[in-house]
Amino acid sequence: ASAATSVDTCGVFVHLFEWSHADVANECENWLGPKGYNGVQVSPPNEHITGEQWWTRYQPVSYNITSRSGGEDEFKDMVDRCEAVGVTVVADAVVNHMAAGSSGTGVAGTQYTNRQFPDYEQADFHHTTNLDTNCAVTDYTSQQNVQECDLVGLPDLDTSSTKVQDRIAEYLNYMYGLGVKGFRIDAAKHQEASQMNGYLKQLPSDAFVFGEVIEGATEAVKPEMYEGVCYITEFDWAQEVAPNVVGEGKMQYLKTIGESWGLIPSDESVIFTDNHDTQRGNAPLTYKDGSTYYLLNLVMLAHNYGYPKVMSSYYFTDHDAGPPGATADESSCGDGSTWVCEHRWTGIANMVNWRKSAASGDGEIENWAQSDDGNGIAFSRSDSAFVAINRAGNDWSTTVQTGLPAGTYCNVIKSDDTSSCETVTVNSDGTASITAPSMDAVAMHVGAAV
Ligand code: ARE
Ligand code: CA
Repeated sequence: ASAATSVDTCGVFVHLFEWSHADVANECENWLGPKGYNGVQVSPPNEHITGEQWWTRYQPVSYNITSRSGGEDEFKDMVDRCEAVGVTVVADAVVNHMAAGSSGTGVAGTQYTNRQFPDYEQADFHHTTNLDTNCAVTDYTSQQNVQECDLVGLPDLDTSSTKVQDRIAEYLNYMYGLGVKGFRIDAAKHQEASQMNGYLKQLPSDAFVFGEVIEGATEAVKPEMYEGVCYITEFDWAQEVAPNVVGEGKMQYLKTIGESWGLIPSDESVIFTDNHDTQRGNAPLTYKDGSTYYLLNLVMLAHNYGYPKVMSSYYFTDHDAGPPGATADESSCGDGSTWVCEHRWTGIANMVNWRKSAASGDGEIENWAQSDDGNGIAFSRSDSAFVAINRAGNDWSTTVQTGLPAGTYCNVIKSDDTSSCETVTVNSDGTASITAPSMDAVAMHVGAAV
């Protein structure tokens, strides 16, 4: 899994949750490419059940590329236009199960009845005594229960069957043929790792794949079971890191984020501040928290642990509410009622290219400094990037070793426009006097020298 894929995991990707293909295509050209994002996760592109709720996308009816986000032509246009500006499309692949219920029709008109779809017959699903029923996932201490029963009533595909594995591989390879180089495997935890590998090994070796595996201390299925099969979501990253941004005086502890915190190895780990489930569930911080959430994003992008995914949301109060009808663009982003567009927040967007500079050498964290109260931290990476982050109620002014070559740099937290940005001067000995404002940061890198 850690072998070379077409995605550079030293970069940053973004989840444009529920964006239409047309809007994603524009965003790749207007923002993601220019700001240096190297991937975009899109909502499941295949045919799903009808309904307004966002979660209809997680009930597949067929593998036709038709969804609320658009049809196959729009999908292909998006993939081509994103790829042309260096942004890999990562498709959310819902392959553990199909749609629930006794009958229904998908958004492209495909009909199904209980556990019978054009792509699958009843025998292709896990079942109990009769072909038309199955047990329910109720016991996370049992691997068999988690992986062979129905998750929230969704008919569970028998992923031990080579017929099923081949059909899933055909779907993923079809998308690969359209130019999709990355995949999120939804509910990976509910598929036995070697069975998952039964279809993943049929993909070209440069495909980037990460599995959704939520760890639970007392649970039978562990993230480690997927090591070597795919990259893995590290849900504990936000759970462990956020309290140090929220609480007073704890930023100082962030230097060592990584395996010593009980996290999975960095080179297999996909991290995020929140995702589409946790922002409606137990995420410690989301866009609703404002500045602490912003700082958590800056920590994620600056630190050298994991492959970070920025969450880009729409405003919601109702857990089930689907996406706003509005086009996601310049006029709607951040309007307070449609699209949040966290990935455009200046500091977040500009830290993406910062992270590229940071990875130009060994990427290690060096020149660590912290304020007396433990609220301010500063460090450099690869002698190419420097950041100071301050969660205190007052500004933090200090003189630090930046590791950077002497020169004048943009403070990219404010702007990366070298013709007009606020600047920081690095002296010939690498030191600089900086002020990190309250609940804010200062960041410079060799890619934004004036
Ligand atoms: C909807 C309705 C249900 C209804 C069902 C079938 O809400 O009431 O029974 O349809 O008609 C999403 C939504 C679900 C939705 C589903 C299908 O969240 O509410 O059900 O789509 O439309 C576990 C899994 C993990 C899963 C989470 C949600 O391990 O894989 O539950 N996450 C993915 C996606 C979800 C998606 C699905 C899977 C299904 O990201 O968006 O569901 O495709 C502990 C355990 C975790 C467990 C967690 C929550 O933390 O360790 O393993 O996660 O609790 O139960
Ligand atoms: Ca399963």
